[in-house]
Amino acid sequence: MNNFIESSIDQCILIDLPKLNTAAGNTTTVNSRQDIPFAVHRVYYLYDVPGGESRGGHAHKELSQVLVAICGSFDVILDDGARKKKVTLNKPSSGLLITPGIWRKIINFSSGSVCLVLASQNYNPDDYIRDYMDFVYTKKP
Ligand code: T46
Repeated sequence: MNNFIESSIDQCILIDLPKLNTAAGNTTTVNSRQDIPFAVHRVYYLYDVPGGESRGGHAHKELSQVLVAICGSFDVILDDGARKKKVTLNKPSSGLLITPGIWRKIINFSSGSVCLVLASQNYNPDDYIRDYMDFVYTKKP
């Protein structure tokens, strides 16, 4: 079976989400397939992450996600098997698109930070690649 997943960290871009600024404060909305490139099937959020802890540490076979620092900040390390890059998220109006086949690790959560995740599919444990060597194997055609 060919389980090659073609994707690159260059496809993981920052998306400027719409920001409505009024005297009463800001509002950001995310419309499926308009403001982000997929329909949202699941929303979850990471919070109360203890200092020094990390999240992620795996890749997904088919899942696309957009991560937003709703509150505070954190760093996302993206890895496509050939190259890595670090993206700092610290604005509720900025979303990081993570395409399938990208190893991600989220580190340096600031105190009280909240990571909102918009996901293209429902939760599926079979979509995870949790072993790094298995991940590297999927990046070889
Ligand atoms: C990613 C980062 C930002 C569920 O039951 N349903 C869900 O939708 C999710 C996301 C998780 N869980 C359970 C499964 C595990 O027992 O929550 C526990 C931790 O989840 P996970 O192993 O997915 O690890 P995280 O939270 O560090 O990573 C998640 C996403 O999986 C990952 O794609 O980018 O958040």
